[in-house]
Amino acid sequence: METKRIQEIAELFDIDGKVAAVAPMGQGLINDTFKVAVEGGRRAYVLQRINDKIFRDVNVLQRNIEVVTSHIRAKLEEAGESDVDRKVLTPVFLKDGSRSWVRTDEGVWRMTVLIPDAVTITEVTPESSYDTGRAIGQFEKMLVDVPETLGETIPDFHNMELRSRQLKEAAQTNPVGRMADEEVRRIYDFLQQYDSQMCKAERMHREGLLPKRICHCDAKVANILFDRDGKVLCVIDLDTLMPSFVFSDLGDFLRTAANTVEEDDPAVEKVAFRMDIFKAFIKGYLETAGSFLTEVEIENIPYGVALFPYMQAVRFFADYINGDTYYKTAYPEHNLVRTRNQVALFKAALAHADEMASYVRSLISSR
Ligand code: GN1
Ligand code: MG
Repeated sequence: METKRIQEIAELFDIDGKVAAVAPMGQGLINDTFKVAVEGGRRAYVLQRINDKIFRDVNVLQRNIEVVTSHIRAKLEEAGESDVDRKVLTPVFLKDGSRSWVRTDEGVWRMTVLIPDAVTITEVTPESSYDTGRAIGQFEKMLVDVPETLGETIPDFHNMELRSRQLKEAAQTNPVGRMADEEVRRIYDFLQQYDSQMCKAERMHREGLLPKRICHCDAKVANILFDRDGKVLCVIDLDTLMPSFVFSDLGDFLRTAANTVEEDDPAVEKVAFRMDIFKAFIKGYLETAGSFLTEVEIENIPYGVALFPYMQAVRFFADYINGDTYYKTAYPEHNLVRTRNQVALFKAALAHADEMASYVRSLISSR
């Protein structure tokens, strides 16, 4: 898309002056993101084109974000926090004040204020993991009393039963013939073995044993902003904010942070699950979230940690079998490479489940 056109779109929003420059930013697999600089402006902005094939109801999407960011802002101010503008995202409305998004011929757009002096990291340390654990627990805690019910921006987004059905359908339909491959069939059979075990959260929910709470649902490392000293500022990318099980956030963070390599690293033999990162994160997480979590949620933390590499493997794999229609891919086998990686991580997480459980118990009994 032409830069000039992106500038025009940016200028529909209520920004501090004329656009000086736009440049692509971020690595998202779903939306397109641009940094917008303003002439002589105090601040810069983040403009995003939302993938509205995936986020079908933009009203719900933006409403969730408006409700949650203003709720968090109020909480931070009430608690006397300094630097609030860097600890929560600020949506920018259109110049006419009507909405926080706009539809043009090119797609659906929205904007937030760019948080200055902030970085994302790829390599997590036990210290930053502990800090992130506290921040994610605090994030969920601030949201326990949001006065309205949020919509599901992607219905049943982290519902394992649905993801499992989608994989089975893909395999049955086999639209691009990829099921003919022997390795693909082997991975499929492997995933099937854990199907029922991994769908446990949905069953517990139906039995009234497991609550849904407002979660971020994309709390991977790349979505956490840090300041220059390595302290967490806030969680970004709020598209998937919705009611879910708490496993969503701790699971997705550890899926990306405790893996020794990136989620699409082809060197599966290098995939390992880092217990030092798990321990640091869970310690921080329970310090803040421990006040509202139920016994059942706490007991099932090791399950939740294994669930996310499993679910991600199922999602990447279903997309591969379907001919790569959901995730952006850089080469034809990209989704298969991602699948192999997440399968390896799932196995590694399972192998540590007992150790995770005894560590969680040790934290709880020392409280
Ligand atoms: C997608 O594009 P991004 O970074 O927001 C996906 C997540 C996956 C992630 C895997 C809406 O996130 O659920 O975990 O890729 N988001 C959606 O990296 O499907
Ligand atoms: Mg996202």
